[in-house]
Amino acid sequence: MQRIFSRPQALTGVPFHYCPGCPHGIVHRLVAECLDEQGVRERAVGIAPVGCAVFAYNYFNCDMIQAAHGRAPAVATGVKRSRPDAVVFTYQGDGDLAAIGTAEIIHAATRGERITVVFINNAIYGMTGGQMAPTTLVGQETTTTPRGRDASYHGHPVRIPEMLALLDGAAYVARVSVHAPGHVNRARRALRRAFEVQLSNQGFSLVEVVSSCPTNWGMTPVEALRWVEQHMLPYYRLGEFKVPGHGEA
Ligand SMILES: Cc1ncc(C[n+]2csc(CCOP(=O)(O)OP(=O)(O)O)c2C)c(N)n1
Ligand code: SF4
Repeated sequence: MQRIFSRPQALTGVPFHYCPGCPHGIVHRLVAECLDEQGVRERAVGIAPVGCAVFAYNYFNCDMIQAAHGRAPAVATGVKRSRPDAVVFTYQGDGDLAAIGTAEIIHAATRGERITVVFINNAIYGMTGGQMAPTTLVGQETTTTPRGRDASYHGHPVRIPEMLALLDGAAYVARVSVHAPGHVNRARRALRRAFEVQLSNQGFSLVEVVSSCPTNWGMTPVEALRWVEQHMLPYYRLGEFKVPGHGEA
């Protein structure tokens, strides 16, 4: 019998604790597949965030460090500078990266740190009960915006890749989604490219993955994926915003 799928070596056998239908598990697998394909698992160092992925160190079968709130890019910087041969990635949610860690991500990108950032945008603070995040859409109901996000009061949702693509130190910046199988494959390609940019010493790379949080959105997993397509993707445009040698898209 031909085996067409098996668990990546870069994942441990520990079952994920994520809610049914949560995309964190899919994205973990894609990252692990990239590490396997590029044969870098043994020199990979992942930095886990706060948020639902706080236990990512239980799942990735490589060296892992857990960083306090939003400081993953700063920790990754230290690891990469002290061990340039390491393949260093952070795995961060929008609360972690785009709220409390805003300064860290901007300065790591502008310094051109040779790290790869995997940014999960589910438009909400998942782990702590579904509060508004910087990426919450206008009109979106959360526990702290029960009448919907009001731009005149709460401000506008932040588009991280578009912002970072403006910085000279950023080499590869893309946004993908995992709401359908074709998109999962495109997400894998973008992540692979982001790691290639690091491996060829071209600078900072970041892939935003538009995701869902069925639990805090109060939807079934399937409804949440539809909501991603209908509401998130018109605002969070998919694509590569910066690729090495081509500048900002
Ligand atoms: C200084 C500080 N602020 C906030 C928190 C609470 N906190 C921990 S995880 C988290 C939300 C993380 O959300 P996100 O990064 O979007 O990840 P998700 O859970 O959605 O995967 C918050 C607010 C904290 N522990 N410390
Ligand atoms: S709360 Fe949301 S982000 Fe967290 S594990 Fe559950 S579905 Fe995923």
